[in-house]
Amino acid sequence: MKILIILIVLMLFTVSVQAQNYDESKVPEYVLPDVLKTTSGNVVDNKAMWEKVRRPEVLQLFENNVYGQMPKSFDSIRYSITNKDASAMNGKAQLKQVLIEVFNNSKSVKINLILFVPNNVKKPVPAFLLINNRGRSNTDPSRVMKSDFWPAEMLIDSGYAIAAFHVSDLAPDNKETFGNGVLQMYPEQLAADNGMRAIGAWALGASRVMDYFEKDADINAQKVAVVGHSRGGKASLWAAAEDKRFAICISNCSGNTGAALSRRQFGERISNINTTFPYWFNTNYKKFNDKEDLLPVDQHMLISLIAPRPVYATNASKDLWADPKGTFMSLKNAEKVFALYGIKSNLPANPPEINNPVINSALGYHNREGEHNLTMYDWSNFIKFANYHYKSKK
Ligand code: GTR
Repeated sequence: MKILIILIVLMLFTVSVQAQNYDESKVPEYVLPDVLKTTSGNVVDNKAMWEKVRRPEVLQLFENNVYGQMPKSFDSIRYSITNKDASAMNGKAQLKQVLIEVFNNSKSVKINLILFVPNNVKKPVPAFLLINNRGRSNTDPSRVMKSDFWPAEMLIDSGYAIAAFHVSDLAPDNKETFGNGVLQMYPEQLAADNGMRAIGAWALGASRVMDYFEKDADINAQKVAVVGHSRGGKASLWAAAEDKRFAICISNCSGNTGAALSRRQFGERISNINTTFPYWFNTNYKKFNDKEDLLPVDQHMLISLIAPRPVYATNASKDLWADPKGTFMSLKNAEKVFALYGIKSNLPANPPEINNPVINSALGYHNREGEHNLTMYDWSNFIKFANYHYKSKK
């Protein structure tokens, strides 16, 4: 009997492993929803119609079916500098640790922002903001611990301010406790099938940091790039879609329900993500487990929501779970929305070779050799991408 049970468990395991597709020839035929056709069937062929009709429609489709509502109001917000060092990083930068307290409905959250601003550079400066989904030690304000995940010195040397906050300040990355954060301020969201969940809460955190940047004379709030890796990269896309104040969006190895197309069913699928991380997306999203074709959106439409602001997405060659090709195709299929703004992307027709970044383009991309991670290679290309866009705007 025992052996029989073991055999059945083994068989089930093999079946579920086999179900994961990493074979390009097994990608099903699919038709992407037309980002430039309104729900009532009208063709969108100009910027005004995109902005007035289709963009709000697409944003709402993502809110209702994927990420949940994004509460924009709150009772009050308070900023206090909890630590300052004018000559951090051996005098290269100023450190500011800022406590951002947001109050609503008699509840509050505390966002602990770590910010380095380069010294000896004309202010205000452009900034990168990382939504940190890994250990807090990656963003050590004392710089005793250094990490390629957030190479603050490199950004400072390039003339950028570099900032980070941790996702758990907004919503613990945990099935049981994710509600113990910003969701306490918006209890109606938890009750709603289209309510905000963890990824939405993390994106909301980026917007509250942006509120602070607008008040800090050292920061050029018109030039803030929001950056995220993997689950953080899903949040960075959603933050930039919801909040037009972010000038650039960078999504590193974000994969399923990030920058990769869901309909390709390559690597991670909606059913996987909703099973392992049921608290990341709203309740309605579960309806699309194994039913990608029924979704009224796909991820090229999320990238389209960010237009005309530049978007850079990355992959790693060994990270097939995050579907490098599907990420590239998502960017490609967003091109037509950028074209409404007269912006032609410089993406090639097919995914570029490994370690061949496409920088000089409104839609940027690279597939780095290696594993699922955020590395110096990735950051060095983010800097080039921002340099390109900020320079071409002067
Ligand atoms: C994985 C998850 C991915 C990605 C990743 C990460 O387990 O399936 O969607 O978000 O975690 O955040 O590193």
